[in-house]
Amino acid sequence: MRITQQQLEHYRRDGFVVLRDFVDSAACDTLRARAEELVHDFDPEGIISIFSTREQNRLSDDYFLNSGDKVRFFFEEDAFLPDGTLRQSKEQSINKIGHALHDLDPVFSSFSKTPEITHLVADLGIERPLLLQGMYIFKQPKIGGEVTCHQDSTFLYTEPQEIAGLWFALEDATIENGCLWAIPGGHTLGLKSQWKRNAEGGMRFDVFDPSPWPEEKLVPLEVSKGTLIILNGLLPHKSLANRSTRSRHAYTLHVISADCRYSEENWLQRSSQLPLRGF
Ligand SMILES: O=C(O)CCC(=O)C(=O)O
Repeated sequence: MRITQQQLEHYRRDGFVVLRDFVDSAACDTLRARAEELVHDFDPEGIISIFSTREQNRLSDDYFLNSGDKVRFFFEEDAFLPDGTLRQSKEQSINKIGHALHDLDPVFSSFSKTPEITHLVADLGIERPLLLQGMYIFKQPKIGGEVTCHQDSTFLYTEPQEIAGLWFALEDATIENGCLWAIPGGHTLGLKSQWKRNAEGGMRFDVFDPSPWPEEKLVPLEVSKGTLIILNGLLPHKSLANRSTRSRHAYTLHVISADCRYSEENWLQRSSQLPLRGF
């Protein structure tokens, strides 16, 4: 399936485009089954201890900041009881798996490198593409957390600011179970902030524009299983908490060009053992 000229025009105008039925249902199910297997094999003990020590903030920050070239598991914020134990099963507690699934896991790797995706990225005009981030998002029933309004370029900064987020719905996404929301045309508002590594090994926001997002302009992107939403890195988008009884699984892939300068101050860095690769 190739993107049409009209869809490309929508992408340029709105900062996002919705491509229904981009992925067939069986391929969605294959990814879901693989994520289930990864979670089944994941031993949460070591990670749970990170959230229950006095050093919780530093350790959980390191766990996240060093995950750019690994497959790591992150919990929903509401997953824990006050005593540090899980409120429900680990299968129902994981928020996401990231951030190098597309390179390190064979099932996610082959999904991420199909001719359809390769052609699509070429059609978007991304030359010498590099696959930066592959992430599985669960948006669990009842406890799936809100993702506040943001631009992906805040976290994955390049010069020029060109990054495409490919968001694959592996289940129907509705307002009830926490679909994406976006501000049509919001990619023209400029980058509001940049999340940078500081000298102490932590992170800080450099704020260029402190005004609040015009959230009244957000529109819900309710989509069916198999839909691909392409998001410009400068597009403000968010998702609400999932308080419904249905999960809302998605897989995301972020693509940059080797011709852009990738900031050394970005949180996501690759070790020399696993340099960024294309298709
Ligand atoms: O899937 C979601 O709920 C939000 C994902 C998102 O905003 C992102 O990955 O940038």
